[in-house]
Amino acid sequence: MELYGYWRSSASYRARIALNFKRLDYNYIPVHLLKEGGQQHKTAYRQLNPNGLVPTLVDGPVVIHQSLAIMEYLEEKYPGPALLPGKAAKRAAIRALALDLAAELQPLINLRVQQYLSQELSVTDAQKKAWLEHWFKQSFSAFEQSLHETSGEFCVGDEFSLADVCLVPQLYSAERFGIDVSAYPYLTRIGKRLLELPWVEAAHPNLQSDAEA
Ligand SMILES: N[C@@H](CCC(=O)N[C@@H](CS)C(=O)NCC(=O)O)C(=O)O
Repeated sequence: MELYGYWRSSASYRARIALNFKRLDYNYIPVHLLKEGGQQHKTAYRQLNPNGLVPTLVDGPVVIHQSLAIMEYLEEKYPGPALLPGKAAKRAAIRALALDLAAELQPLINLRVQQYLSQELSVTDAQKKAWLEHWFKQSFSAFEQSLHETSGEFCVGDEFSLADVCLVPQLYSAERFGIDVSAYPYLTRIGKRLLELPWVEAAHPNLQSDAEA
């Protein structure tokens, strides 16, 4: 399998965690999001991923974009260990939390959105910071509230799941953008615990072949 990704892309980070968790070997192919006007926009890459976003997973003839679709594919093809453990209700809770971060928060803070704000709408750096703080606060407050109901050692109960896969990169982004997360004790406790897991540790942006100082 080949994973096209970028070291500090949160969606690529998710795919790496899932592949490591399932102990699957893969070749990592870096796509630099800033060099050459963004390698994600090159024609050859867009044939794999028409959105011009990372990650993309290639498994023989199968090409998959969207990190959640990649992870559901891996889950179906390699069911154990499970990213979606438990019965229907628990699995729905896991998917809901994963989507809270992957579908509601991440698209608002993505590179192309930030580029549009500054390059097309002339938004200042201070206004951009306010934008990021606003959406992180809204998302993390709701996530924290959900965790009061769902969490144990991890986001949903005591088993690692897709919800945890999505939380790790979002906390990494928060740190990168200087977002204060001290108001979210459940979220930060679980986030700290997740970083101790070997399959999470190995997926860290700084350990990837394309990591920059
Ligand atoms: N929903 C997509 C999001 C993919 C995405 O937004 N990737 C970002 C990096 S985290 C990207 O490629 N950004 C490039 C750009 O904005 O030009 C997924 O989960 O795969």
